[in-house]
Amino acid sequence: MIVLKLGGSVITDKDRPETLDGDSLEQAADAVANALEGEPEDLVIVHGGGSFGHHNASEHGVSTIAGTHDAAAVLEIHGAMKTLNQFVLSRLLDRDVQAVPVHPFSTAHRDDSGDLELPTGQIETMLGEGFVPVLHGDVIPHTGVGATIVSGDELVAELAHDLEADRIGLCSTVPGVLDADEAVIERISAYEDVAAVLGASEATDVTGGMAAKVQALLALEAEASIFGLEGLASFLGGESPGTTIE
Ligand code: IP8
Repeated sequence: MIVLKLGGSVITDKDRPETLDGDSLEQAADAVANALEGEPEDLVIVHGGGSFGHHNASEHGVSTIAGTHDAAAVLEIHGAMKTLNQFVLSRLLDRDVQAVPVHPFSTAHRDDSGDLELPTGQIETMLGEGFVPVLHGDVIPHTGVGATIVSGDELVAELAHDLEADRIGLCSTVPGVLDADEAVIERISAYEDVAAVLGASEATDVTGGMAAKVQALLALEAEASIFGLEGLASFLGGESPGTTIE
């Protein structure tokens, strides 16, 4: 069973609010459809927000820890993410991938320690019936603070753990985790191996995000790969493009 994350910045144009990167989304959908034509494996897809959801969240001051009790704000953020989810689903359906939505707002929550709770019975049933569940970063109810953001990366880690995924793939805008010379690091087995290079560039959002991604993936049993869009077909074909995190 594979958990695949399609990065928000891969499938949207991050510089223009609520704009798809149509070509990249089509390319990703082609790779998924081709992979499922051969020997179909159980696949769960999670996508991020990119130019959808993030600006609505920041306008309302909502983050993974700062919540809101304003239902209108919740609906706005959730609505933006549902719009993007619909685009992803329709590109997959166009290619006969039996993709169906799972909206974290309606299934997941955070407890009073901020820990993510994501029931998986619904997703397991979908997989058993031959569907490809497609989740997304979202706003979710959070005990004591109203509603907060759950990122696609958190969903990937939770799903991979709970569903005992065999492989995890993060399709990103970079071809892997990059070293100081911008070369792809092939394998990471301990955070200490890359702390200097990831820590050094922590000031920017993107690399701060990469440090968090690597740490979360190292904590999981299954092997994970971080790769660019050009690596997606080979990942789904069973190879390990980009950086392997073991
Ligand atoms: O792009 C965030 O998901 P991410 C979703 O995976 C939002 O961080 C902002 C609603």
